[in-house]
Amino acid sequence: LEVEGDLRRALKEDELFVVYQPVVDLADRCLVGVEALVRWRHPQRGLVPPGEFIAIAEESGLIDALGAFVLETACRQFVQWQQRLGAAGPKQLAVNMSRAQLQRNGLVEDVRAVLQANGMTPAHLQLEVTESLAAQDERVQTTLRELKALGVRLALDDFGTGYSSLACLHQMPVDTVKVDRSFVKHAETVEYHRVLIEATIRVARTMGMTTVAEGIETEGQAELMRTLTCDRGQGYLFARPLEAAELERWAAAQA
Ligand code: G
Ligand code: G
Ligand code: MN
Ligand code: NA
Repeated sequence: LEVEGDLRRALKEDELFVVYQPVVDLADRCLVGVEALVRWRHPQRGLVPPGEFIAIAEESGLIDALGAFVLETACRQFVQWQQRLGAAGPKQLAVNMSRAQLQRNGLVEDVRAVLQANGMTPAHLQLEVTESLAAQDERVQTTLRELKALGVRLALDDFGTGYSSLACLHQMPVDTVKVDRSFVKHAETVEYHRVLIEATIRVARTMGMTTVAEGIETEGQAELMRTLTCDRGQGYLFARPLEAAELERWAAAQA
């Protein structure tokens, strides 16, 4: 309850901000997109990780305001990068969506309004949802179909950690599959994990989906994922989540 009050203030007092982690093409290491990740700079506690406040935001209903803040901030920033960086800038913006956001009436209208207000092409926005979320809920399925109809892209986040997995992939209205970093972490040493990743990539490709390996921290992991024909990579090897100005310098230096 204390955190809830704190979070209410944070939204009012500009304590929340958005960082952006590069997503690169594994074949040439070029920047393809960024994933927006929310951060909270607490006046007393310092930097509070989202794992400690997203759930509280969901339970208290503050997730709507928080989600709107992240979406608006990130879309405005993305369009600015398109204008300032051109070909050197990110071509896609990924934004995480939690269960409460997808279950709320009006999300699709809000997304449409933010895109329109910023003159952003819907296909440049990719909303990330987890496997368990996309699979179970009928209401969520409807929302996802409406978002797709709007032209927004969808990604299955943390793939491999849920229950549905490969057998259900063809039912998911997603364009991209993000292989969870817990699999990437052991891909070189645990054959079972490598084979699972291999199978995921093959099934995703059959469905015409793009694949992203998350949490790549070593050259060995990047090379293995490339060998397994994973399309894209994200992780500390390439860049950690960066503040907007840092991302801009990083992108300019890469180009
Ligand atoms: O940024 P970090 O790796 O600490 O994120 C931890 C978790 O918080 C991840 O599961 C991520 O998806 C989630 N998260 C980060 N930013 C957002 C956001 O803006 N909205 C939602 N719903 N989840 C987020
Ligand atoms: O659940 P989701 O995939 O949205 O979470 C993304 C989280 O993963 C972010 O909090 C980000 O800080 C974290 N992350 C990004 N790259 C790496 C990495 O290479 N290693 C680890 N351990 N975490 C990472
Ligand atoms: Mn994500
Ligand atoms: Na993820």
